Amino acid sequence: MTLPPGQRRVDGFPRFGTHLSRPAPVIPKDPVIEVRGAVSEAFELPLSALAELPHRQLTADFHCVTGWSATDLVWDGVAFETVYRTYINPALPAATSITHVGFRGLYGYRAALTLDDALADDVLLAVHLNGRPLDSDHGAPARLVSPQQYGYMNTKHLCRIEVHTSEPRPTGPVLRSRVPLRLLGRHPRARVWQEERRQDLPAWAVRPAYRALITPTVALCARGSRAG
Ligand SMILES: Nc1nc2c(c(=O)[nH]1)N[C@H]1C(S)=C(S)[C@@H](COP(=O)(O)O)O[C@H]1N2
Ligand SMILES: [Mo]
Repeated sequence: MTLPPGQRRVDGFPRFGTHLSRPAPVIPKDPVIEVRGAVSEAFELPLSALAELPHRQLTADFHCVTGWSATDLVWDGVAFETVYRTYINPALPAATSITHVGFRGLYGYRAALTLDDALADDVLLAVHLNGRPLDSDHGAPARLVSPQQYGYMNTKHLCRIEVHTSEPRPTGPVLRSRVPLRLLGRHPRARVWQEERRQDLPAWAVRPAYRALITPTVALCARGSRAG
């Protein structure tokens, strides 16, 4: 099995991110995803509406920019392309040309993808992982899954989608929160096979420092896990 350059396989699928020891956010009883930005009028997309759309299963590996990869995850959800075509595109004023899509999670995490990257056919709004509803560790009630991009583009606990007609500043993940992910720069595409770890520094220069963050971050994130 081949992994992208600079990645190493881990067992299982650790909870990872800027939440560190904080528990995952409380999920609203009737979760919605707000849609905003260049649409004629902002609207809410209830997660129950996603259930009506055709679902897609996807087996994929997941690659964190720090260098760990979880392999053979089985996701189930709705292709982002389907959501875009069904709900978002019809809500755009005529002749609006979207270039980027922002994905925000509960607690303020956000990341922006180019529209092309977001519409790739393996990008899902996932609601199941390995045959079970997504748990709070991995992004309940819904998360973005974009296997060809580093984990930081895969917003968990998705609560808002924002469409843009030019590149928002900055793209990549923006964190209201804590170390250590603030140390991690971003790349506007973050493609794993191109090793686009960050824009300002070459991948070889950051690999060792990033790798050193894995063990402490996994340990801290596990502390806030509800599943454990
Ligand atoms: N809401 C939210 N989404 C997030 C993060 C986060 O801290 N908060 N971390 C990102 C990073 S850096 C990674 S590697 C993955 C980790 O996903 P996992 O916790 O399901 O392993 O989530 C991404 N999405
Ligand atoms: Mo990550």
